[in-house]
Amino acid sequence: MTTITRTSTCNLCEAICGLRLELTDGAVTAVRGDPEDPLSRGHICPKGVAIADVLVDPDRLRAPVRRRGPVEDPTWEEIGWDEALDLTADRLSGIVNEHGADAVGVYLGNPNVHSLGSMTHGAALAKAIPTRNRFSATSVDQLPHQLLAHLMYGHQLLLPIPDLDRTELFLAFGYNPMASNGSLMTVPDFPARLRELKARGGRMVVVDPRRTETARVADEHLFIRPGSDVHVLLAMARVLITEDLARPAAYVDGLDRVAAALADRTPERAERASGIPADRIRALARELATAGRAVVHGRIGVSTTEFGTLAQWGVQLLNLLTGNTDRVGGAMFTTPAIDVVGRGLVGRGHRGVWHSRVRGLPETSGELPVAVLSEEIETPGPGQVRALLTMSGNPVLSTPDGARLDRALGGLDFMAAVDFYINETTRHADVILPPTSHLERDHYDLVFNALAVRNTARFSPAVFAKSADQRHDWQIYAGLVRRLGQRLERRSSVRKRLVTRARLAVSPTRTVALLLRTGSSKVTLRALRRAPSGIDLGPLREGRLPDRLHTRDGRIDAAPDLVLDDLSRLDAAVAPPAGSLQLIGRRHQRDNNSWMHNAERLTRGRARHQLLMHPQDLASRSIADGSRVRVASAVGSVVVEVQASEDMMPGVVSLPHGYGHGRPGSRMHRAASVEGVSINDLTDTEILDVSGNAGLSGVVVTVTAE
Ligand SMILES: Nc1nc2c(c(=O)[nH]1)N[C@H]1C(S)=C(S)[C@@H](COP(=O)(O)OP(=O)(O)OC[C@H]3O[C@@H](n4cnc5c(=O)[nH]c(N)nc54)[C@H](O)[C@@H]3O)O[C@H]1N2
Ligand SMILES: Nc1nc2c(c(=O)[nH]1)N[C@H]1C(S)=C(S)[C@@H](COP(=O)(O)OP(=O)(O)OC[C@H]3O[C@@H](n4cnc5c(=O)[nH]c(N)nc54)[C@H](O)[C@@H]3O)O[C@H]1N2
Ligand code: SF4
Ligand SMILES: [Mo]
Repeated sequence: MTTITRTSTCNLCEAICGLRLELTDGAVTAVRGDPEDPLSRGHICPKGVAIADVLVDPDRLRAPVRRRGPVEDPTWEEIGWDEALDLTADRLSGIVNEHGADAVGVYLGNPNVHSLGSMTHGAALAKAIPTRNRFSATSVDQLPHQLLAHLMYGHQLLLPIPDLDRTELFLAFGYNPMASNGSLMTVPDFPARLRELKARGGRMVVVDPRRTETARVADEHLFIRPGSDVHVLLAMARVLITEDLARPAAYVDGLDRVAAALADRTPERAERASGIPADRIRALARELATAGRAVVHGRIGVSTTEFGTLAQWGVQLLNLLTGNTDRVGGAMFTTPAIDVVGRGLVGRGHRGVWHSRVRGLPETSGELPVAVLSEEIETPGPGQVRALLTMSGNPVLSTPDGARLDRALGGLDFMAAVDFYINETTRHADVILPPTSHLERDHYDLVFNALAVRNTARFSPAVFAKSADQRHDWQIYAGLVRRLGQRLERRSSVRKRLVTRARLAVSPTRTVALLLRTGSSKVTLRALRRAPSGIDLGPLREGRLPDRLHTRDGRIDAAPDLVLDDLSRLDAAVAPPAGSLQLIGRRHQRDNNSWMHNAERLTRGRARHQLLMHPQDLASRSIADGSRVRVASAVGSVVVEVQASEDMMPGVVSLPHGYGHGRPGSRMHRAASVEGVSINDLTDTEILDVSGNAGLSGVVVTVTAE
């Protein structure tokens, strides 16, 4: 027996923890956190330990498959790569040539941002099909953040990151990092970092309709009615202004318009909407202004609401008005070794360049809200989506009214998926093209290094070499782009095509080497290879503004028109009827969106799929704890077990996100602990934020005994 140790990266979630793998005779025998990693400092979570389970999972696809027979009862036939790529390119180009590019829809799921190859080569594939029907998980996640960053800071990815390691007051809305390991702040080892915050005399306050794992370890928890954060955040900003506590930087414009817009948004009004006492709202705002180092962060529970952009605007305002933006302990801008923003590797963003065909909703930075995907497939006429290409992801479980999308997918002429599982979405595909998985590919994180609480860089070479009959995702994309180029009747010049081909032939790792060499960080790929645990580039740096801004005038507009205009929609919104129930989602530490439920080590133990409901709400409906209930919304209903929980705010119920593997033909396992239903069979494609983000949180439901 020979045992060796290898250093790697877990890129299953935004925390990008460093790993130490123990390999015995070529098999992974232990997975631990890497104590020498300057960012993750030895942290690992149960999913990181399970990363090797994906490799050996018999359900993981290793070769392309073609579906024969119906979706519910299919035969999946293994085919060769050339045949699979030819077939996919033939069918997609045939549909484009006959019906136009908009007839092909493209959906990019969350795992794309976790794959280097997708980051370097995915855009070329998306571009090869010049369709307006481009969708991604962004519009069920962080679209408000990107829209605001575009409008206020001039670039969609110029996102201020809480300086958690140095702050004295951390105010978190709709954020549960004890389960999620952080989001839009790459923060591995959140538990230890929170302990350090407390040890230096700091405080964390959590605002959430559920007493979450994070609320339990915070210094204070405030229950809030789902969807009402916008009122609290704006009222807090108003307190700063009316009590003369605002100290914004000199390069912030539009403050008079902000003051006017907030004039009647009093804490009393916020109390009526949210349930948080007006005095508490005032005190929090004052504390924020006087704490010295303080920062506000809002995530999924705030982003995925009907007024997600207005609420996230409130977050930005609080950090700007207290002077905590770009300041140590506040909301800071990172200095990554590869600066995707500064070097223009990702565009600044745009809005409304085109609109969706059926509902006329504007695109944001090249994509339409995924909430319109079903109607674009269902509605006949020129531009109807007839074929779909998904690149990782599972929109049947992860986007609003998934049941409707599930039906719509059944009506497509053709569907292809780049994925290594047959999930609730890819089961509809005619062809599935499975790339190598995490430990089989090189990794450098272009995205999350740029969103991290500390500047570091790390390159992890593949732990396992891929076999000759496997393909990396970027090779699949390159193969498809080349074939589509040959088949599409387009005007693009031969020269342009040759350039694209040459660029696609460059591997992601060589691209990283080039970007490092030509960047200003002095970090090289060779240096990273010699330091497999990563190189520390130090804490976040203050004073980066206004130079770092990408706005045309080099200043911040605190009052973008698009945002102010949405206030009238907020004022016209009707509160949920008294006595009604609102549904929110939740994440468990051992879940990873809609997948990894095949891993035994993540699914053994106590069931966690239940609808959580306050005992009072159960009693008033004469429903017994543990019984089966029907949960119904305006769009659908599901039947699931209910569990009494004092951690829920009365009037609010919760289902986990990413469950509901019961659909026939799916090969995502259904261990008893994660059996259950999809929360998105209840969410509504009509409830949308102004950004186009889905309003997933706070949907009004009824719960009745079955
Ligand atoms: N274990 C695990 N980790 C993950 C993931 C996973 O699936 N599992 N997914 C990853 C992904 S893709 C992302 S984007 C991040 C997300 O990371 P987080 O934003 O931390 O996501 P959640 O854990 O869903 O936390 C959202 C919280 O918002 C609360 N909430 C719901 N509605 C409202 C509301 O109206 N107002 C307020 N104030 N709170 C509300 C919920 O109760 C919940 O506690 O996690 C990442 N990490
Ligand atoms: N109600 C409700 N809905 C939500 C959320 C919520 O909190 N509540 N959260 C939203 C959020 S934040 C997100 S990010 C979305 C996620 O939604 P999606 O991105 O649509 O779904 P995932 O579950 O992340 O995608 C899982 C699929 O990706 C595949 N995959 C994993 N890694 C790779 C890879 O490296 N390459 C390829 N090609 N495929 C891979 C897996 O095999 C699996 O089939 O869900 C959103 N939906
Ligand atoms: S926290 Fe995220 S990155 Fe770290 S081990 Fe867990 S899943 Fe992997
Ligand atoms: Mo996400």
